[in-house]
Amino acid sequence: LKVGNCLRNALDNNDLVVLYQPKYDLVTNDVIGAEGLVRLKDDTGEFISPLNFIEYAEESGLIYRLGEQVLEQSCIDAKKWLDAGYPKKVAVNISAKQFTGISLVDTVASILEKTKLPSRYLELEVTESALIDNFEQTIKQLQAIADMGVSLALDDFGTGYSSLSYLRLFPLDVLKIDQSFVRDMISDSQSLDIVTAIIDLANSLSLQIVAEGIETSQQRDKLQSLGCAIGQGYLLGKPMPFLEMMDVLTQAK
Ligand code: G
Ligand code: G
Ligand code: MN
Ligand code: NA
Repeated sequence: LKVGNCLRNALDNNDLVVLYQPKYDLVTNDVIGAEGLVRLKDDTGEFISPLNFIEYAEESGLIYRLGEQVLEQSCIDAKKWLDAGYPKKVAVNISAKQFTGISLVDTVASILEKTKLPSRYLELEVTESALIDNFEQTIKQLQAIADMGVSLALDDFGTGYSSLSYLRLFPLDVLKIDQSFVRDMISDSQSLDIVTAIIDLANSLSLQIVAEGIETSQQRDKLQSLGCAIGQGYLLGKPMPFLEMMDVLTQAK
């Protein structure tokens, strides 16, 4: 498989690219952190989307090496932001598969130690499927990771199948409203109702709320008026290389 060879090569040469998409405080417009999003270069140097290789990585077991390299690169880069005077959180996406097999807890601990990034500047984004598969095992690992001081976000919230009662059982800090609801919230009243309900739910559970996929100022303004504190999306900033992210931080000050 072409993408498989490409991924193996990138892993062997530590050649994966991590782009950063800034997250903004919707009231003050401050950058509060960034999400790391992996890219694979093809043989002409063009980026391949993770939509085309994460599933392969999960099925082949390469997801452990991929996850480790992305986590390490993200922590190295967040440490550079910190050392430059920008104490910002970096968020890293974690596949459900990473809660099985090789210990995610050990990986996170050793990368934090190696990169000297204080744990409060790291956030892991997990999806509902990670919480539902291997419930007991996952909850133990999330608790151990939370105990280190790393924060935990539930990604794509509203699209999965987790029951609301599950939410209380996990040591979560953040709910990320799935971008499909944000996309439709201006034109479709049901999507708006769902967004409103998720924000209220987050507030009543004392969880931070992040809206993703904000593409228009109408969406941003509406989210802000509903009490959504944090936003992410093409309107505010696209995923960008480390140096551009550094520029965003520099200009924001
Ligand atoms: O920009 P975007 O194409 O990066 O992301 C597409 C999908 O790939 C999203 O669901 C995103 O969460 C996922 N993704 C991006 N980077 C990573 C990563 O480092 N690890 C995992 N497991 N998923 C990622
Ligand atoms: O699954 P997760 O939420 O981690 O994936 C985020 C995905 O959304 C990435 O593919 C990222 O590039 C993409 N993304 C980020 N902002 C926007 C946006 O404003 N619009 C759209 N369509 N996609 C976005
Ligand atoms: Mn994410
Ligand atoms: Na998402």
